[in-house]
Amino acid sequence: MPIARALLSVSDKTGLLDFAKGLAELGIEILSTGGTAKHLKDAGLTVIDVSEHTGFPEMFDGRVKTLHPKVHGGLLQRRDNDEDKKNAAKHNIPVIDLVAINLYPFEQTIAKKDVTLEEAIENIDIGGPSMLRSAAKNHRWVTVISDPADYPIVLAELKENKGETTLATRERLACKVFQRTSSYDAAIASFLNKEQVTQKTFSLSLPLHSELRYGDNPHQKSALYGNFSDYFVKLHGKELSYTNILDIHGAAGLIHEFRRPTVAILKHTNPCGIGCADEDLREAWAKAFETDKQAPFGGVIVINRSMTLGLARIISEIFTDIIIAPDFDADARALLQKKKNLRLIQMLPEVTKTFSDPIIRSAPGGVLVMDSDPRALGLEDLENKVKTQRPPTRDELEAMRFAWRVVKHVKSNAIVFATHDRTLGIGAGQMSRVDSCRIAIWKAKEAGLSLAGSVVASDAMFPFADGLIACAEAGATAAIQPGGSMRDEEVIAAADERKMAMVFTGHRHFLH
Ligand code: 93A
Repeated sequence: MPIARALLSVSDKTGLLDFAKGLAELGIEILSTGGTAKHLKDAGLTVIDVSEHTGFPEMFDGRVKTLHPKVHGGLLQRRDNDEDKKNAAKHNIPVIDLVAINLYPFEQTIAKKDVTLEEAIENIDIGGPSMLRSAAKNHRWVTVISDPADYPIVLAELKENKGETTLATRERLACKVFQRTSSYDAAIASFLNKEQVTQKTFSLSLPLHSELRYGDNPHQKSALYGNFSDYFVKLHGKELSYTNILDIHGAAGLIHEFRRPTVAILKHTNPCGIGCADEDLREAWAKAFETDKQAPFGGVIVINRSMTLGLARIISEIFTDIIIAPDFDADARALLQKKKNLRLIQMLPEVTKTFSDPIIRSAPGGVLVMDSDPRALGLEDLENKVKTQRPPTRDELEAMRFAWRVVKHVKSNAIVFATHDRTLGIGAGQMSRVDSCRIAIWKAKEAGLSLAGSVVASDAMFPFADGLIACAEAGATAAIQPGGSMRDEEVIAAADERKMAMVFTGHRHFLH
């Protein structure tokens, strides 16, 4: 049956007029709520107010507008059921064949800085989700649009199809509704629960963003959920993979630690090298790349300035999987886009908002949830956290700050040798801390770098003196670590014997 009656009720009026005009041209009767009706009437369209249709005024400041049997009966009655038809005739409930609804902007409201609880609560839409759900439940007959992007698609279909939509379209739209209403409710629940990190029951409902080619390995299916594209825009290259997204996540957190022009190279979410410069990104690149020239093959490069042609030329010499930057100069982009297999990702400033999102992992029978770890902790007042006889020099203090920010982003057990603006050797992901020290030292040697006068950072305490001694013998003159080991005294004595300076941050930065 061609669509005869539509109900439009939208907060976001994007695309509404064109859509309503298209419906009117097809001879479809339009019902609408207060603000939406006014918008359409002002543009010269003929619209019936829902209050006229139901015989009830909008009440309680609009809290009750469409919550009426004449609306929900119009949406829910079955068109092939004699009892339903009899009931509808008896109570004078005509069918509503199409609804277009978008909800009170709850998510945008709570994103405002000084939002009050009252304001948030007034923006919890009740009538909108109810109609969406009624229509979606009855999608066998009813067309339900919750996203303005679907207006032109539905209009085109109606025009081609004698005023009807196909069941396949109605199914797709209904599915979209339940994704939308569940993410809307999840946003409300998490807002009301925001004081607590953990809730009695954990629920998460996110719209499917995209299916990914595969997970860690080709035999593992995988998909991405949520609003990734609000934070990262793919400018060029193949679809992103599961591991690409893990890398992008790690890279964004790491690069945001640094203010100066900085380049970081990552592999499997671990930094291979990081360098800072006063001005020229090429200088930062040279420092990052010198740390490890082998591992960056097929890796991820992230910078915190717009990509320049100068740097693009150098990078294009090596095989890279992804480059992430806040922007790309036009000539740099043109050059890099010649590489088919390279992905260029623009990182939007809003990404910093995601750094406080909780961290979620699967666990047997459920999920693990924890607070994020967004800042390198314990760096204030380092001068007063010295544990050794010799205090650190100013250079060493600066290098400690740099190394601590890096080590936080290296998988545990993590060891980083650095100066104030570059890494020299990184040891990641070992089961024993002394092995991470040995690897970092060996990597620096392989790279032809001297560790004499360097600073070493350890993401967690040195449980024994052996790791620290290995670092001192390799040339480190200062160390930054959380402290808190049973053998702290031994570790401090080993540092003193070697005239090292050491500070305890009092904070650990494990990363698993
Ligand atoms: O306050 S509500 O929860 N109560 C309702 O009965 C109701 N009906 C539609 N919100 C309700 N709506 C929402 O109003 C829609 O979801 C839409 O977002 C908005 C449109 O209102 P207006 O047309 O007055 O701008």
